[in-house]
Amino acid sequence: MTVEQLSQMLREKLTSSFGKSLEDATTKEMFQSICLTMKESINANWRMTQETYDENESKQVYYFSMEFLLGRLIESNLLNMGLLDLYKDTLTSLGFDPEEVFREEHDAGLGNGGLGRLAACFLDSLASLQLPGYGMGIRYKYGLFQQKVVNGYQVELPDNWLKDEYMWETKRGDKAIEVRFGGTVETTMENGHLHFHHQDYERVLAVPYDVPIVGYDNNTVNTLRLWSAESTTNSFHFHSSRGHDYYHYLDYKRSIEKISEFLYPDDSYYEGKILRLKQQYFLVSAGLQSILQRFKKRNKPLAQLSEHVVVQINDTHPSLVVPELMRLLIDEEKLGWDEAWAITEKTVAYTNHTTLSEALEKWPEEMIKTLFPRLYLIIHEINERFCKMLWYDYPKLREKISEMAIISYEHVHMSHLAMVGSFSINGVAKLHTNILKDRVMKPFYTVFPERFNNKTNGITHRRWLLNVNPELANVISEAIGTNWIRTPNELTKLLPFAEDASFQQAIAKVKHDNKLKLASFIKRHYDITIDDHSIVDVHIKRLHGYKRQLLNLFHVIHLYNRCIEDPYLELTPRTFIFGAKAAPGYFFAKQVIKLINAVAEKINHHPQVSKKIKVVFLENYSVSLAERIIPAADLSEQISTASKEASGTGNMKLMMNGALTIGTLDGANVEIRELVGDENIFTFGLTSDEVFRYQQAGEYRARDYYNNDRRLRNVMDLLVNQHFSDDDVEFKDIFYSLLYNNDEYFVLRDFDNYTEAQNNVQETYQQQSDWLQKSIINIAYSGNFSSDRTIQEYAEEIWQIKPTKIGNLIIN
Ligand code: 4GP
Repeated sequence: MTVEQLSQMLREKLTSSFGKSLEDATTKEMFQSICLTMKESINANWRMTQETYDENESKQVYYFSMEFLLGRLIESNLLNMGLLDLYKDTLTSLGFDPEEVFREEHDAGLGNGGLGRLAACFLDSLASLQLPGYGMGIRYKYGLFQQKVVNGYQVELPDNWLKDEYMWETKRGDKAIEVRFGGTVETTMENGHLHFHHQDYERVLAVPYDVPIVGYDNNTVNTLRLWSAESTTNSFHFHSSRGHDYYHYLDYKRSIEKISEFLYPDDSYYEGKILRLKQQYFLVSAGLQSILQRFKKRNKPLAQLSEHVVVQINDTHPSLVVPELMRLLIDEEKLGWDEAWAITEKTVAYTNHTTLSEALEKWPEEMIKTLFPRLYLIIHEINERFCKMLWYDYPKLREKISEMAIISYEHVHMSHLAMVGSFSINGVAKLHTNILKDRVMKPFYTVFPERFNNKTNGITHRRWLLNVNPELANVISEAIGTNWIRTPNELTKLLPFAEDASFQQAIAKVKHDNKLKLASFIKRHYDITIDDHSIVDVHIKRLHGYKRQLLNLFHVIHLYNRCIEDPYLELTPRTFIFGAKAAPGYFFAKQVIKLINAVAEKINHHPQVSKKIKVVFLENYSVSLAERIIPAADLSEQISTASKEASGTGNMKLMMNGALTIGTLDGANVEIRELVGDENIFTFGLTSDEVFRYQQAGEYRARDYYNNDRRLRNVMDLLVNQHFSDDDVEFKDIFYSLLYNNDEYFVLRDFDNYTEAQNNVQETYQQQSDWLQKSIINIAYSGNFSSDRTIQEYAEEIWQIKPTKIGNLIIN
């Protein structure tokens, strides 16, 4: 297609859809016209893909996740369709700014952080590798809150992302499914068999909205199915004798719609809220019922379900799939327990994303019993059988049974349910999987060693390199050709260029251009001028104690102190960039945000210090904001307390864009170091084993570090002597959490090592050629962290699914 042809198509679309001429069209109408035009070709392939899967009876993976953090789709869809440049050129020729038009799409923020974004990267890789994959999620009416910073404080606003039509979704009213809550179960004996009758339940209609997932340069279009809770007048009993029915109905309708109303804004944290549990079951029940309906069209015995379907659960949030699949097989399909269990155990697989104890879900038994009386009976039975098996087959574990039981201390332990009910249990980086096996899930590993496996996370290089940093992609392709796009491991072909002066200059130019763009964004939105030759030091992720934004900030304050002590101090200018949302109820995290902003205010207005250091807190960190920041980054902050970050994926995105990592030996940082070598990453601080040892021995004394390190004292005292705030109690909780609550995340312990590593960063940066060499080596090895590699491993080692070519009905 040519620019002229596409221009003509868009003109026609503007007229047919909005009755507008090009000259009158708003950017929003232009955006919508583009989507409508794209959807015509997407829809044809979408139908063909689904028909091919059915005709070939392909085995499919269903990725169940409470979160899909998609961000915008327009550019990545155009990129995958091979149309991005054409659309950009056409828009420009029509007098539109492509970036402005694309920004009309509201980010789909249906996730909190790593776990949700991983799910989105996985969908992209599944489609791009022509794998039959399906996402199952919830169509929250409100996504993750919008963050505003007011006076330095985080303020949360609702994310009304569906305010304008969501252009990518298609409502499938005909595929709606009934989900049942509450009620009672009556047990009867018929022909020597127990029967369970669920009655007096509340009906909720689950309506699917399907989003097409477009593969890269192939015809595959997979589906992300997002369920929305709706009510029908049929599901409500109107008693004409009562005049209040109408109001009761409206109350009822609201109570139903609440189920898919909003995403819980917690990351790696669990709160026992009844509505959240309802959301989980809503997703699980609707998803599984729709899978079984589709499977039945294949006319195969249910015993073969696991040859056609695999259900991957993204953390424990959807672990009710285990009892719900049992219920459907036993109560609806009339299978016996053993038969149903054999099928379930072969169909479900579980991924763990965190070992933080505050994130391990356990629901009060009473809640489960009241909301899902039939599921409760099933969970009870699974638990009985599991505990009996432990007693008879694992005498050495007898004293561990209460610790391993699914139901204990009046709670249902979701990770135990997930582990007992699935054939695969995986962690998301080597270190994390080892911690699961050796510590957190050790007794389960003894019982089910064959179920445990590792799948190190990845990110889609199409979005996170090709799309967000086309200039870098071009420089790479000019050096090594374009094969790396299909085979990202071929990025290692860059290694011979690491010392090549002209290649280094090309890389440096791209980075500098990207810094200029970021600088102009920051100037526009914050009126802060940053030095485009400064080291752009980036800490972007959710705000959490264990991620240690505070450690970073202590180093910033330390530099500030040094600049004040010595006005002639030679310092390579730095721009410290933070982007982070705190859970609305996480007081400590919100205080850290306020502190970052207070320090930024002080430093950015200091006549001398601001010449060397700038601190910028970018509000409303989101996928789209990450896309702006990452290409400009020099330094990637991955400084979690060792053992706490399961993997991290921001580390991979930043590395792929040429940033060097300063990090602890945690999560996937360990694997980054393994690849690039110790000299191409700045590691520091306690190792996970040392953290465990400290914790076991209980011998860490944070106060000693405060007492013995003058620099640290000088930093910390500024928090409580009104230096950064007129209000002298403002930051005292942070101060106390470190000194009196003994610094749970070892900030003080690692401060010295971190500062040293930061000095090392500064020295290395001054040797530009060394720095660029390291940067190139990092880019070269980043192909290993493409989610294509991760998904290939899942497909081959867990799911047993194969690529299916769309277009000519031939299976590879
Ligand atoms: C996150 C982990 O904290 C992060 O290390 C990992 O990279 C990511 O999952 C994907 O595996 N966990 C969560 C969560 O987002 O909500 O538990």
